[in-house]
Amino acid sequence: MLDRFQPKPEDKFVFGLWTLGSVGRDPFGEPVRDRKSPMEIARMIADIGAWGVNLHDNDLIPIDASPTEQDHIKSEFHKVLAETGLVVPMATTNLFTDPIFKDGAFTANDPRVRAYAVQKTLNAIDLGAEFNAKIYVFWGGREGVETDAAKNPVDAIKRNREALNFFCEYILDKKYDMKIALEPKPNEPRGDMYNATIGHMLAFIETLDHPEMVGVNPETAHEHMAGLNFLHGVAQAWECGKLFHIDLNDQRFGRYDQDFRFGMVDIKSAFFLVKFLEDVKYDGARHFDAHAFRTEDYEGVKDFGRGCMRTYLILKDKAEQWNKDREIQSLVEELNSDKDGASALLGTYSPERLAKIRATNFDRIEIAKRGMAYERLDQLTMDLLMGVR
Ligand code: GLT
Ligand code: MN
Ligand code: MN
Repeated sequence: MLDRFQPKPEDKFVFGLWTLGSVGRDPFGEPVRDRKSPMEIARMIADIGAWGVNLHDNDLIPIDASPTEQDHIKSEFHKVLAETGLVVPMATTNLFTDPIFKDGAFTANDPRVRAYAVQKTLNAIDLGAEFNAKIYVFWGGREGVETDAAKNPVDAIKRNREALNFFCEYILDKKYDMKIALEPKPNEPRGDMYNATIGHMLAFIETLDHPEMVGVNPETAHEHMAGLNFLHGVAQAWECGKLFHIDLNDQRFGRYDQDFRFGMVDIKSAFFLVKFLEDVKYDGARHFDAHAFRTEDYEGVKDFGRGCMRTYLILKDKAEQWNKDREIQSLVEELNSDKDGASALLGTYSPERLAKIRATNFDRIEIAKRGMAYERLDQLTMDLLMGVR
């Protein structure tokens, strides 16, 4: 039987080398899986039916590789891409693993560290361009503090801005076809991280020299860690033209960074997110930035990867069903109906509109009596999601 939920290239499903390649280390335990080479991980990503592979510089090339080793690895990776048809939609820099970044990268207090971070990123941007990555992500994993005695947060903002302005000029100089996407996270691995949420990032972007080159890469888990509604953040980024990339996974509220399989924890939030991305025709990559449980071997890792894509496609199907469901749609229509033609009173300021709105008598008590039927609408959604509709 044909499986409707098989991933296709047009779904633009992507996994980072670090996702399927995760060896399952955590702060309390050693790796549980053998390390695979980037070529092996890419083959695994292609095997499960994804379209692309994302990478940090050091997922591909060890930080201390000689120029000859670098060339060798790059040519091997090019071969795997050609062989599997995988694309590299996004690249990024690892600015968090090496001990030099213990106090941050662009926001570190030591200018040698900041300068090294710039140099490392310039090389990593070149690497991304070599593999044709159109999006360059910045996740400031160590851009934060444990104590505010360490750093003035305003200095941190200024240092971050200076670095991003530098990279925008570099990309322009080199004429790379590349945009930048900033990924917020509130904490972990640092006690507190700067530009903690989508909202912080959007405001920061507007202060850059080339805001048009810079958008966001929101991640489900990161907003949930901050106790926020992910869809609302994503929608705000979308509405101002800044949703350049997205990291999909799942996360229980109030926990450590769990990076669970997409849709695993909060299926209803995942549903409304997928519905949003599909309704607005978001055409960027759907990147699953998540990890298999530490209990899994590589068969389990593949189950995890397939599960992310399958859940997305099932939810996409459910979203179509929701949009076509007559009872649901008649409720939605009624909710948005233009009662008493009141919408004519709203809109841009003008003397006529001002006069009209002033002259209208609103029956406050009567209007407030209206039941909105959100309970019914939500239960219909639940029925649909639980498969009884
Ligand atoms: C790291 C982090 C992710 C970021 C990646 C990009 S690496 O695994 O947890 O959220 O997207 O640097
Ligand atoms: Mn991420
Ligand atoms: Mn994460």
